Amino acid sequence: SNLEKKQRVTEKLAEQVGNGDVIGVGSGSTSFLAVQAISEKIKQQGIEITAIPTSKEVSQTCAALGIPVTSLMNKRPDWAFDGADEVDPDYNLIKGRGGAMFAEKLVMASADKSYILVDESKFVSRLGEKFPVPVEVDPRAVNLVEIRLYELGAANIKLRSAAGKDGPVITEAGNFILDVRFQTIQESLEKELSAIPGVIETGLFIHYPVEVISL
Ligand code: DER
Repeated sequence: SNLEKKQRVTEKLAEQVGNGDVIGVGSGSTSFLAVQAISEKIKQQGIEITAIPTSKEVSQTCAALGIPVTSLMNKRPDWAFDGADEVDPDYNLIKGRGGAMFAEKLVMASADKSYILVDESKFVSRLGEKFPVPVEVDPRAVNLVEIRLYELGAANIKLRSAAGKDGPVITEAGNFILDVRFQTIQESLEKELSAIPGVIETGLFIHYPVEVISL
């Protein structure tokens, strides 16, 4: 249950929090539980932190919890936490089900370490088993990117459609998301995708400085 998950997050993550920490806060349901757990902990201990949020949603959550926020323009995170959609045996990740992977990767690349909070359903033997690879694309580049994706071995490409609005998802950076399935995902794929003109970011996190916390 969410309460049990929150309890486990509290036990395993909240002890990492130090007074004055600048913490990168991921998006998604697990990060939501984690920021609630951290908020309770810092209130109990009378310590203060500053968050660097990775989406409007988690900015709202920080505001509601009274956690001050800053941005990567002002501060570097001391550490970060986030969820993931898939974790492989080398701790490579697929993220982006929630569509926030552009900001999430900026934070993860800026932090010395990120705690990845996942339950057992997220572990895979190889990336791509359960989730497509989200690719954030400038709307002008969709046709070019699709051609290049098929050249890179894409098996299926789906423009992510919005819920609660007709038409495609528009990310916080104003872009579209293509959900791309590949037969196999080589380590080089993250860089190959990012090199396609018009690709803004992908949900492949290969060899990032992560510590996986199993919930
Ligand atoms: O969209 C994301 O990258 C989220 O972190 C996602 O990968 C995990 O979301 P969840 O904690 O709700 O499963």
